[in-house]
Amino acid sequence: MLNTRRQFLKVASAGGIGLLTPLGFTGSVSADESISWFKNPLGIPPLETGNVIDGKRVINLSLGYGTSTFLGDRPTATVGINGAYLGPVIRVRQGDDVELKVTNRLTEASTLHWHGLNIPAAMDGGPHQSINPGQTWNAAFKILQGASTQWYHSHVLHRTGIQVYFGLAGLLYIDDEHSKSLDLPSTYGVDDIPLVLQDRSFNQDGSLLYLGSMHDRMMGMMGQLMLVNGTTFARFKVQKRLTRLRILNGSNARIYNLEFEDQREFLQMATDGGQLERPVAMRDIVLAPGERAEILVEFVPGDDVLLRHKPLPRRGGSGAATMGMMGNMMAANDQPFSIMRFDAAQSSSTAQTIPARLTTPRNWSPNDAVRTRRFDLNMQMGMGMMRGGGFGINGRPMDMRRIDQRVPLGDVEIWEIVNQSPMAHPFHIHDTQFRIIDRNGRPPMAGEQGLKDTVLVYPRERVRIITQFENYADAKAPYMFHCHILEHEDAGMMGQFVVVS
Ligand SMILES: [Cu+2]
Repeated sequence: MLNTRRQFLKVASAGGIGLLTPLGFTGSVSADESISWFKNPLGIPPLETGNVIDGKRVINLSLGYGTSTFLGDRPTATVGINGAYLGPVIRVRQGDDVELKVTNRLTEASTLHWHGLNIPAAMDGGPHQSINPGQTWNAAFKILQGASTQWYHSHVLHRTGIQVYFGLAGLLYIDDEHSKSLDLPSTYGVDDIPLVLQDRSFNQDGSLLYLGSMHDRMMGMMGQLMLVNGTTFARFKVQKRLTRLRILNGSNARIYNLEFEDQREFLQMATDGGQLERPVAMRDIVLAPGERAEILVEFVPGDDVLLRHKPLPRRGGSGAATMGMMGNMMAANDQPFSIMRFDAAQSSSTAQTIPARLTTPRNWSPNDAVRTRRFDLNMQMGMGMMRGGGFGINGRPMDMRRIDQRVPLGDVEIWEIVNQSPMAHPFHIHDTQFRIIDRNGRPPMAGEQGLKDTVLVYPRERVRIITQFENYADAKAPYMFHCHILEHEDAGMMGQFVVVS
């Protein structure tokens, strides 16, 4: 077993183009060769808009077991929502009253959490809304937020990591009238494309390999093969010159620094919580687990280009840690690799104008903040770490019986998140969208100046966010805040808050 696992840890790399290792592959390939590997048609998840019954949009979701064929000849046992792996793209409109009927056909308890949504805590789908095998949970709430790319995933206590890894996740789109009036690519599967990025490891028999080592538990589970919407070596045949990509980092732990291999410019048009004020030109974008971005990319006929990960910039200098004693363990994501291919051989050459202004994302002034709360992210180093313990926030691991914060409804608050560990953690807050005030005192880059629900906090960094918890108070039902590296969340880097009126 050990030998087999070791093989997967080798990463092929040549001429600056790396590939996560397919089963047992330990050779190297040139850039020209590697693009030819990407020939599997990109899977596009089915759209699910439900049925409007008595004024409510009713959507049925069923969690069940399935079989997927990621590796061609070797089937893989997976878990999905209305399918074998992952779930449909749920599409709703601002103002909808939705009822999501979630039936658990698994043999273990599960949940579905609506990530990014401002909804009552009892409908949030966190660890408190556990659905037992055979049971159906009705999540009913109003869609208050505007156009955005949200998502949903399992959030069961201590088993979120394995349940998401096996497939319990999907996207949730919100449309609104304003966004519809903008001239943006918006034909699903044609020029408006979902991309769920996930990395997975496999055993030789084709089964998923989860938590094969202590390293996986400590750093989070990073796989050796990229899946995009559940497709390995994915190729998307571009149809329109201007294409909108809605990218979700749906991985358990891997942080992506995305770029096209020709380093072409693209426009970021949305963050986690919705559209930016105006599109931002960039050539690379960092997405941590849980984060979303919508980008606009122009492909001209004949383009054939890989989307890839390039090693993350090292954070150094004042306030940000270098890798220090954890050196090798922290360098797990230091290899470039290709993710998928965009083949524009048969695309349309018709140009499309891009709106200069998109929307006015909500913002708050620090002057209006009533208080500042501080959250220290802790990983116990040394022997404690080797034993697999020591994950917590403000020195304490998650405890379902303990409410960590009580937030008055409607108060503007600053939350200061301080990373006391040598690795980066994506910090996610339920129920709200926030704005980043600063990172170690410096304002965020343009692409982060929009609504967010997850923020990557680098080692020794201090990030201040500002928000307001609105619309729903419930002294008894808590929301969660946590690291979105799912193995860290499962190991205790999570806390609970209630919103009180
Ligand atoms: Cu973490």
